Amino acid sequence: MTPPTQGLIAFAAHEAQDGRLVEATRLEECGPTSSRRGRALRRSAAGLVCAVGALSIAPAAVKGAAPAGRSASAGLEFLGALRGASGKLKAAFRTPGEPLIPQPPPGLTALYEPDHGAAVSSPAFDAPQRPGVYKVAVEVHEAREVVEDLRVVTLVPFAAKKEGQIGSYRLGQWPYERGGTASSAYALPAGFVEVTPENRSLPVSEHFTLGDFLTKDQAAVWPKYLLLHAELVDKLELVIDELKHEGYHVEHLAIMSGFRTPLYNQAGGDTSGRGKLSRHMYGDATDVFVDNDRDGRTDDVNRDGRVDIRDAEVVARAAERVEAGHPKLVGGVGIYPATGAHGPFTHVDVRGRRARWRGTGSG
Ligand SMILES: [Ca+2]
Ligand SMILES: [Ca+2]
Ligand SMILES: [Zn+2]
Repeated sequence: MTPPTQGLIAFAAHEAQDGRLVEATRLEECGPTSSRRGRALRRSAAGLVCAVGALSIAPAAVKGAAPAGRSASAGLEFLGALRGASGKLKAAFRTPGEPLIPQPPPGLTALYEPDHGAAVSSPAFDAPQRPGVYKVAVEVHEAREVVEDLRVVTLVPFAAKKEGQIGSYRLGQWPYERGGTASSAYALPAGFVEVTPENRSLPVSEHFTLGDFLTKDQAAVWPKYLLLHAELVDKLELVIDELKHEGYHVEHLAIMSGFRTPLYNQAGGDTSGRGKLSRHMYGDATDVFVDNDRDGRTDDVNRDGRVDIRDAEVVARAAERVEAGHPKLVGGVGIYPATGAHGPFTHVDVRGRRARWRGTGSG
């Protein structure tokens, strides 16, 4: 049986096509869960059908009424997969024209609104052609509902990289880029997120921003370019959830290293322990540590009075349990001790197959 909210959307779309819906008077008629924006649709015979209310997932519009990470009135649940297993993702990454979701409900249209320039619409919910960051709204008939807390990011195609750089930003060459046999895990990336001073603080989920995952080099060069998999962000959010569930205090999971350009992976910073085929070059790996006091050093997570590798093991065990509950997010978990250059940390990735190790160096 279809969930009632999806039924409502299908119903609203059907009604819109029949032309029997009339625009309602005031949004307040949609009740407390509706958005401030858009217009309501009303059907006289069957009582009020509030398309805006049915479409609304705006948690901001019902502050405190829904559990964190959950949609409020849940009518846009056909977009729910974009929130990930954690329910906390706030960005979806697509190549130009790539479908946002496999099968959008009929009768609806996606409206993508960039920060600058004209909005573009797509009944097929295909991502906009022009690379950039877009707000999303869903239109049905005359009603429009903004999808709160979600951005669609159209990637800059990989082919935009010429001689190892895009614009002035240097990335280098990927393994197998000049030929050779790569397994699918090492296939060339489809495209890059363009990161600017304006969008670097864009939330990609409840706890993380785009800028958190940038390679730490070329400080003065903008825009920068980045690979980032939503599954990785989803896994990190689930690790935070798991740690909290286990009773650990976690407000801030610091990303010591996220994406690394091949150029940086070979030559930047402390390269000891970095693999030639590091997952960090593919945007599906991070080195993380709990840093609630944000001093850049690992906290005493297990409260045994010292900061050591056991604090990294706490995070690794949480990642282990996340994988057990979410087999699609399987990947690597590595535990690293402190060195002179950094505190203990945990490597977490979503490479698609299980890998476990205890490392040295910079992970
Ligand atoms: Ca700290
Ligand atoms: Ca400790
Ligand atoms: Zn790592």
